[in-house]
Amino acid sequence: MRWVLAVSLAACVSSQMPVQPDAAGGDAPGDAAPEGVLDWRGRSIYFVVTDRFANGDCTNDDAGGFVTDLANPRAWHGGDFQGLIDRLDYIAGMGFTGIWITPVIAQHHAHAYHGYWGYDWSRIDPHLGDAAKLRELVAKAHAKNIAVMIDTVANHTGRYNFTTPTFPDAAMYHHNGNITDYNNPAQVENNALSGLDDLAQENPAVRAKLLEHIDWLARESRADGFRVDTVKHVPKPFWTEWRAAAKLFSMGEVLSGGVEQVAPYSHVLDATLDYPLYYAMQSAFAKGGSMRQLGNVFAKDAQYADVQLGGTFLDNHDQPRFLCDATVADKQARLRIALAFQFTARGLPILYYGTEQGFGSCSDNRQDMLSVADTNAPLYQWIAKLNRIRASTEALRTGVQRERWQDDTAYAFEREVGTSAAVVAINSSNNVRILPLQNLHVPAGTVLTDALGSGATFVVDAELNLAVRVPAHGVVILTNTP
Ligand SMILES: [Ca+2]
Ligand SMILES: [Ca+2]
Repeated sequence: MRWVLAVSLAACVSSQMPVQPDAAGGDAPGDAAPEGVLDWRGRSIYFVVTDRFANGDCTNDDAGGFVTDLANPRAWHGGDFQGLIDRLDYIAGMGFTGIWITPVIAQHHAHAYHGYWGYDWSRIDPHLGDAAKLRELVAKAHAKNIAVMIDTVANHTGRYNFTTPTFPDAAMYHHNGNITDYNNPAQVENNALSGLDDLAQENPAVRAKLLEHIDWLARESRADGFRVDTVKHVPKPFWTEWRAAAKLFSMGEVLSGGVEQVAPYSHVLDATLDYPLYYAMQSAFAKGGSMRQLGNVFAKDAQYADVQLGGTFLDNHDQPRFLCDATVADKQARLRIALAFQFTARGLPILYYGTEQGFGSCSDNRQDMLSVADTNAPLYQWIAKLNRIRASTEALRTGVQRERWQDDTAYAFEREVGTSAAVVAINSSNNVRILPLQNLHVPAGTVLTDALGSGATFVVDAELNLAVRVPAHGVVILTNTP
């Protein structure tokens, strides 16, 4: 026992960062939250599992008797809102303009550090802090032009034997056993996901509680949006009511590789996580598959309510990290071009915490970042550069995207909005490729400069053609940004 305590204290001290002056936070609740005023369009998002990220307050580590134990990969590890506040400069230094944090409501389990086993929907989990500390995080993030997206769950509670403070009656749950057939929509919606107690949204009391909760969380936190968990496991009509109560930008998780399955939910919420593009990028960049898969996903973009608002990602807390998953040689180079593609293609790029530090554990995809925050790490610098290029080039944030080349080892597109233009070309082969792009939409005579720093310039010719030379395992980002 003494040994566990010693580990816990040492870890807590090691992740302390210099405390910022407390200028913005700690204000009282009750003021009306601005409703949906923040525009997520064009932002880039850093995703943290809060418990694993940074421990800024040792006093909350063992809250509720669910203790911090760094030796146990399933236990709480001590990260909290104060730790996030202390590292906002680290996140802003990479150029991010949004963060997504794992669910914040009270849990009741020794292994519920991730927040997806909701227990009491009326309060913030004390391991993370309290509502005032959450508002402080949001206010201090806003001061750095970082919007905050809170993860939220409406499909299930944890495994609490069908009784929690918020949903105390067994009649508030489905009792249909686990989902066994993912091709059966009724099962996917009304059976349990991995034994998690499945809430009965058709029960008026349950529905009322969930809607009341999300309205409360929006007002109490003053956050700017929600990431919505397990969306396909709840009937669509519920989400229409839920979105009206939430009032904030909402991005749903629909775990499917099919645009036909995912896109319909973008019309009910505001956007979806782009799982179809995730699978295509995983194959093309991590597994050496055909680059044509990227174009096959983009070909269905019209099915989304607004494809510019979809969240793109290379990995997350539910998937293996890219550097673990990759089977190609030269994984680091592949990750760099995959990131360049993700941060220039349409949608809101989401980076999973630790990617910038080269995290690639295959045994733990939610490993601790508590004592790691190296702003000189090569991938940190690479991502900062990509975000700088995005920030300076409107076309790469909000521009219309048009495909200009695809084959098995290369993909190229142009993006354009107003007078801002960009051309991006990616080569996954072992050889230099020269891609003869044709019928560009940008005007003839447009001068494009290599934004990654070679200084080379390219001119679109009178026939709207442009030959782009792309190094082996390389990427070229051309912009007309002065
Ligand atoms: Ca803590
Ligand atoms: Ca369900």
